[in-house]
Amino acid sequence: MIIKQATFLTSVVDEKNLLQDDLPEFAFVGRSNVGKSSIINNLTGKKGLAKTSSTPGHTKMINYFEINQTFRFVDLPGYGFHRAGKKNQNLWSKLIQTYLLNSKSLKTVFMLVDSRITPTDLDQIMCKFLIQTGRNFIIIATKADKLSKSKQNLAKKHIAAALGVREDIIIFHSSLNSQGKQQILDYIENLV
Ligand SMILES: Nc1nc2c(ncn2[C@@H]2O[C@H](COP(=O)(O)OP(=O)(O)O)[C@@H](O)[C@H]2O)c(=O)[nH]1
Ligand SMILES: [Mg+2]
Repeated sequence: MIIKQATFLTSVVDEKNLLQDDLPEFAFVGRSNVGKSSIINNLTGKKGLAKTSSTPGHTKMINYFEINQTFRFVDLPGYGFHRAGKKNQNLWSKLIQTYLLNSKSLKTVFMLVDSRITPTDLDQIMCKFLIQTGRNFIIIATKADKLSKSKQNLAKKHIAAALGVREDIIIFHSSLNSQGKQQILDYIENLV
């Protein structure tokens, strides 16, 4: 599949405003700074489409993007970020939960984990939550350009073991060298 059109639609902070029509959606979820905005820019080929940041924790809203007039990418708020002194704040946004439980047109959740780091407790909780919801999901191991192919093979085993998932649902991706991009686009094409 080739992405010919990708436009920012809207940002939502209140669950009342979640989009409700039946355009298929693909959501990106993961810790702050794992690379959610970057992968959206890489897949669409539009560098500034989703705002990227080297300072974690800024996205508290859901950003919707329309793709090829046929489906949407949904950039969910990052989890796991807490400011100094507010340790338990914002570990898990209610908005993420509401979206994942209620969205009618959600086809697949792309759960992003950093390929260099063993999944964190919160990653494990998120993955369990996804399994409980019965949602279709794929694990994307991000920033794959930082690992050699042999290190990626090793990391795949660690990620699968830590999350309790099969290795064949893990795709390595790099927003720098586009590793994994075609595989993800082909996957999406099969579902829309
Ligand atoms: N080397 C490398 N860095 C990346 C990659 N994807 C994202 N980053 C960097 O990681 C940081 C966070 O990325 P961002 O997309 O804003 O993460 P988000 O908070 O999950 O949306 C930025 O400094 C990006 O440049 C990647 O594939 N490779
Ligand atoms: Mg972001």
